[in-house]
Parts: sequence; structure tokens; C-alpha cells
Amino acid sequence: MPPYWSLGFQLCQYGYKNLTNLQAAVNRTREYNIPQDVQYADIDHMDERKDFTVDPVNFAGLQDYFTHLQDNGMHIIIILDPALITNNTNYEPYDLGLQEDLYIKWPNESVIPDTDKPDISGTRNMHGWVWPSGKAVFPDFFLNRTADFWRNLTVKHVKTLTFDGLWIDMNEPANFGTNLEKIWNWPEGLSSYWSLKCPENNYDDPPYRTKAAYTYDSESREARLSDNTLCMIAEQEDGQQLHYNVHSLYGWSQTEPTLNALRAAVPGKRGMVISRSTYPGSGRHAGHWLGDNDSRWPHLHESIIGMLEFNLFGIPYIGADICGFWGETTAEMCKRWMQLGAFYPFSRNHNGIDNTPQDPGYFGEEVAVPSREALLIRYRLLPYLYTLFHIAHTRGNTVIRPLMHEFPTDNRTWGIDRQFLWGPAFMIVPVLEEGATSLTFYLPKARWYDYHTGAMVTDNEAKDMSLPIKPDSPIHLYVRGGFVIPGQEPDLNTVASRQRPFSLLVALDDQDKAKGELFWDDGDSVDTYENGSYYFAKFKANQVQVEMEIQHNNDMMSNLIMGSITVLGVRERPLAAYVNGKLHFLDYDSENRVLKIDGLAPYLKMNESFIVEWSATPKATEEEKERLDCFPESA
Ligand code: MIG
Repeated sequence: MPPYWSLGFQLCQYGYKNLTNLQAAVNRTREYNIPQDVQYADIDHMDERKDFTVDPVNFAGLQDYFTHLQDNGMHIIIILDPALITNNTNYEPYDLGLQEDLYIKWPNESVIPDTDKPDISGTRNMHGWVWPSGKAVFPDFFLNRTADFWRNLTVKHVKTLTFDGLWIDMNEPANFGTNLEKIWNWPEGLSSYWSLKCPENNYDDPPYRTKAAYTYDSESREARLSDNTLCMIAEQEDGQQLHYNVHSLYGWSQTEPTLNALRAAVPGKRGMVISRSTYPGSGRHAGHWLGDNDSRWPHLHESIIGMLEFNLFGIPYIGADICGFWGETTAEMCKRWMQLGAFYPFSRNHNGIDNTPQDPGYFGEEVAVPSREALLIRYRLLPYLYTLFHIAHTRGNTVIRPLMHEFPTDNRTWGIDRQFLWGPAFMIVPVLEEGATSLTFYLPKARWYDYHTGAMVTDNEAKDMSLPIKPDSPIHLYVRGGFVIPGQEPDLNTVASRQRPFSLLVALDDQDKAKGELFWDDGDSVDTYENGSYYFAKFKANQVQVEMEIQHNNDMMSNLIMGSITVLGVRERPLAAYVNGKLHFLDYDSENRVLKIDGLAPYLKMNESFIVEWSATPKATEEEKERLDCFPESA
């Protein structure tokens, strides 16, 4: 179950280069009142890209700044790579792991290539090379003592640099230059090249070549299975595992220890881990981003496919780098991507090194305004998204799903990957092409309402849609009849939005019915559902009323209120509303048939079940009729 704050918007760049640039991105976001919950620090905040360090020059003051952001309701996620540099004197993480003898090893002396001999540590440790300028070792997370080691380092590090979440990267595990003469990031001026070279053997060179090997074929050489990673003959778990057999579990094996380390470092908090390498089962401990995409239009579309897949893999906390990682984005692409990414479960704008900034404020109003509008809708709907995560957590459902999972007998839905659903009830139809002037999509047989106007678009008839698109068109969103979507007034981060009045969006179906549910808890402590410290309410509605029935209550709801109820598909203009039997004003849009009852805050507490009714015929007493005159708009 992800913490509530991790459903907020997140900002990152590889290559801020210094604290000033990082702050500038945060400031631009705030200047345009764009909600932001999480700020990241990538490897460039480290001293020479070494884990558990901070660059004392370019990122001096980072700790104070992060603490300041946290004091203002924001959260911090920092990156960790698995590989640890060996050749720095007094690099404590390496020394500790050496003492504990927990690095991935050569299986025996005889296979260690001369280039890795004499082993500088006097062990059989296998050396690679990644970001820091020096040979590196890889902690073996199949060992329990590695989990302890990782936890101790993390607990110690949080005292130097505050964080709420951890981002584990390069854990395929990635190694640079395996089997090549020269590593691409070999330090200038250092002449004698070195790289990890795997001796020929049946695991690194199986009798058949797999697709993983073909991937790195070039004109000059046939790739090997160990290219860009460790040698397949490496030994793990004190000799009980061959790397060949557990290679694809490296990220998986690192994930639970990383979540446990985070929870030890930040006691009592749920925390969030995202991992680049995952495996079935990873979703229990982490979320995922789709890796290094490009700032190219096809990657908007492909991100939807990736999200749908990862939901099937049981890793629903998923998203792609918004506005793209490699290469330069454009304002138009970034605008459309921010609109789409506002509906990724994991919503993070992340940019690659040496690119022009692409935070949503950077381009000025052209991107900032639509980004804010899309994110405010996301923030408004976070109670629904959070409830979907609760259902995924407890029942294994998907959060994001393709249309075909809700309409399996309609074969028109089977190939659709340019539209997607949040749970059963909310459809997202993004613009995915440059210079789009129209948007063509499909509404399967149900009642669908346009989220923006509340108007019914189709009533239980499948419908092919084609709409004109202008540069300032918002993202198209549809609400499915039959569902009640809980929401909350948005704010600039979730700490603030979680205090604001709730709302209900009721979308009646062709039977004049709708239902829904809301899960709520403190959003931040561990195992709230398992411990019973949560809130759960059910909603049901028809042509004349909405009812909230609390199924499981807790104290944290006692200060929260229901502010407004919007009902889509109310056929006749009601004359009056009744809130728990007391007369209340209402507003009715007869063109779109949208009933809005707001100003409920003084009357409806979230910790008390309620009924709100409306009727076309007055059932008011004389005294109430007089009160009704105070609200001429409802007459
Ligand atoms: O080879 O930490 O996918 O998100 O910014 C690049 C730097 C290493 C790859 C990750 C990317 C991250 C970058 N990392």
C-alpha cells in the first residue's frame, strides 16, 4: 500500500548539477501553483556519485533545503545504486561490506581472469565499474547479512541527508563495459584500460544464444549474455546460487531489504521504494518507473502499454518519465505528457542529464497552466485513486486497467491501448500526437459522462467518438454511469489537500443507480488496514438520494467534512435538497442535467453516515418554505 503522499506529483532531473538548479525547478512549480509532493535527488547530488554521500560543494545546503521542503508538507526521495566503489580509502560502505564478506564473487580462484588479479581485497569479489570512477563491487542481496548491512548504511545516512523514500536504480544489475576493452566512462587521463571480462564458459556462452545476448550484438562483435552486467558464473548466497540462475532477481532481492532499511531509517512511516528492476512479487514492496524513455511522441503512447502491463504484473504503482528522459522535449510534447502523466499512478516528471529543464513551470504558461489544471483534477480524485490502491493491496485488483478488462465481451475493446481506466469508473483519453487537431476513440456500451461538463455522452450505447482538438484542449476524461467517485478539494500538496472538504461525484447509470467506496487512513503509517486503523465508507445513490454508510470508522475522520455532492444524470430539476432530513439549497444545470449540492461542510461530517435527498415536489413545511426563499436559485 503506497503512502498517500506518493500519489502526489513528483519532480526530478538527472543533472541538476547543483542545489540552485534543483531549487529553481521547485520554485517554478510553486510560482505557477502547480501541486508538488515529492522532490528527488539523483546521483549528481552525491560526492562523485558514491552512495551514502553528498557533494559538499555543489549540493552544500541540501540537507537544510530538504528539511525546509518537508516542513512545508513535501517529501524527499533519493537514489541509491547497488554498486559500491572499492578504491577510495575510507569509503565506509565498501569497507563494511568487505568485513561482512557480502559481495558477489567469482566461483573459484581458477576462473578469475588475470585482469581481476591480484584482487585488491584479497577475496574472490567480482569487480565491475559503474558511475563512480573506480572498480566497484555488488552487494549480494541473497544474503541476510546484506540486508542488515544495507539497513545500517541507510539508517546512518538519513542523519546526513533526510529522505522519505528510496529510488533503487541500476539493479539489473547494470555494469559498464563488461567484456569490452574500454568502458565508456573511463576517466580521462587514466591510460591503462580495465573492464570486467568473463572467461568463456557454458553460462556466459550457452550453446544457444538467447535474445538477451543478441540485444547487444554489434558489427564488430557478437554480444555475450554477460554484456552490460556481471558474469553469469558469479557466485551468490555463499555458493548456493549461480548468478546465471538468479540474475533477473537481483532487483527483486534488493527491494524488500531496501523497504525495510527505509522503515528503519524513518521509523513508523510507510515509505516508498521504486525500483528499476522488478520481478513478479516486487509489487509487494515497491513500485516501478518504466526506465529511460525518450522525449519522443511515440513514447507517450507506449507508456500506456507499459502501465497496463505492470498492473497485470502486480506492480500497480507505475509510471513513465513525464516529458521524456533522453533528448530534448518540446513545450507541446511536455504539455500533452503532463496531461497524460497526471493520470499515471506514479506521476513523476524526470529529465536526463545535459537536457534543458522540463519541469512544468520551465516553459511558462503554455505548459504550466494545462499542467496545473490536469494535476488539480488528479489531486481532486486522489481519494478514489487511493481507494483503488487499497483494493489492489487487499484483493489483488489492478489500479490502471485496459477497457477490455471491464468490457471483455466487446472485441472492439481488446486492442485499445490509447485510452485507459482508473479502476472501473474513470476513463482517460489523452492526446498522443504532435499537432493533433482531432481525437478518435471508443466508448464501450455503458453510460458515459464527460467529466468536464457532466453531460451524458452516450446512454448504454457503444459509441465511436471523434472530437476536435485545439492546442489548449484539456485531457478528455469520462465517468462511467453506475459509480460514485469520492474526491477532495485539491491543494498544492497532499498534506494540505488531506485536510480539505471531501466531495462526491455521482454518475447515475441507466437504471438510475450508482455505488462507490472510500478507504482512508493516516496515509503514512505501516499496515493500517492490517491493524484496523482505517476508515471505510460505502456510497449508494439513485434518482432522489445519495447515502453514505460507514463500514469501519476511525478517529482521524472526525475533523473532516463532506463539502459537496455532484450528481450526473438527474432528469428533472429538483426543487429542494434535504440533508439528513433538513432543507438545503441546490443548484441544477438543466442543459447537462447536473445537480450540485454544496455548502454541506457545516452539516456533514465524514465520521457520521448520512443521507442527502432531493425532490422535484416540495415536502417543505411552511417554515422551511420561508427559508427556501433565501435560495432563489433553487426555486
Ligand atoms: O545510466 O541515475 O534510469 O532514471 O536518472 C543512467 C542516473 C543511470 C538511469 C535511470 C535514470 C537516472 C540515471 N540512471
